[in-house]
Amino acid sequence: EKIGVLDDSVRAPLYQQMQDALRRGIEAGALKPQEALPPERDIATEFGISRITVRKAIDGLVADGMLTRRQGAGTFVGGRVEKQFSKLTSFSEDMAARGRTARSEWIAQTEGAVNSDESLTLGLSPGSRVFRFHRIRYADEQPMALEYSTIPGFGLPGLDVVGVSLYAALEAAGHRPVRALQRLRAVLFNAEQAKLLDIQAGAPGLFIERRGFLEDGRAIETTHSWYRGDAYDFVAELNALA
Ligand code: 16G
Repeated sequence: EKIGVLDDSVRAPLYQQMQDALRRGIEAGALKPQEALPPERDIATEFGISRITVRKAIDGLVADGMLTRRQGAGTFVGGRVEKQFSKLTSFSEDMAARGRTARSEWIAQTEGAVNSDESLTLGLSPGSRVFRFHRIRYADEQPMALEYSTIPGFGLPGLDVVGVSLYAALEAAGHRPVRALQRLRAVLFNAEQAKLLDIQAGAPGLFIERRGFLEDGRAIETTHSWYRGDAYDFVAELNALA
């Protein structure tokens, strides 16, 4: 009995009781992070209440960030990820800090000659070698982002040193960025991207470009990230002008 029972003798409206029961289930760990809720119609049948009531109960928990709806997949335990906009952290670290496990699925891993965009962005001479890492980033089983990173050849000993974390591999090579420039922009996912992220084409996303630098000023990373708009809140501390 993961969700608990509704009590006829209680005065609170049914949707409220349903919501409280779900909330208790989540807080007590009976419903685990990333676990899918049963379909609304099954919950309704089980508790002998209307689907509208179940939906209303779930809507409240989605608004509170305790549940997340994923297009076509259902409703899952766990909320949006809060990401510090001004901290130079990696995806793997962001996930670990939330008790979630980062995974990557490779789209491509290649080594080759720098193209003109990369050459300008990374400050590399034409003909220089670069490593390219294209991947789908997952938090546990949930696809969260697409990332396309280019690293100058001097940055890593080889293509195969990157396991889950690019920054861990850069750090091991003594080339983790210490400073970065970043630009964020709203986008809509195209059909191909949406398919990779298991969401609907046209869903909103955040496109983030990051250029990372070493202590000595050399650029070490250029990454284009497409983060799911329904999975992230970017937060920052703002200070009054001195
Ligand atoms: C983050 C960075 C990305 C970096 C990646 C490394 C943003 C917007 N982007 O996703 O630039 O390449 O982390 O993560 O934060 P990893 O070490 O887990 O591979």
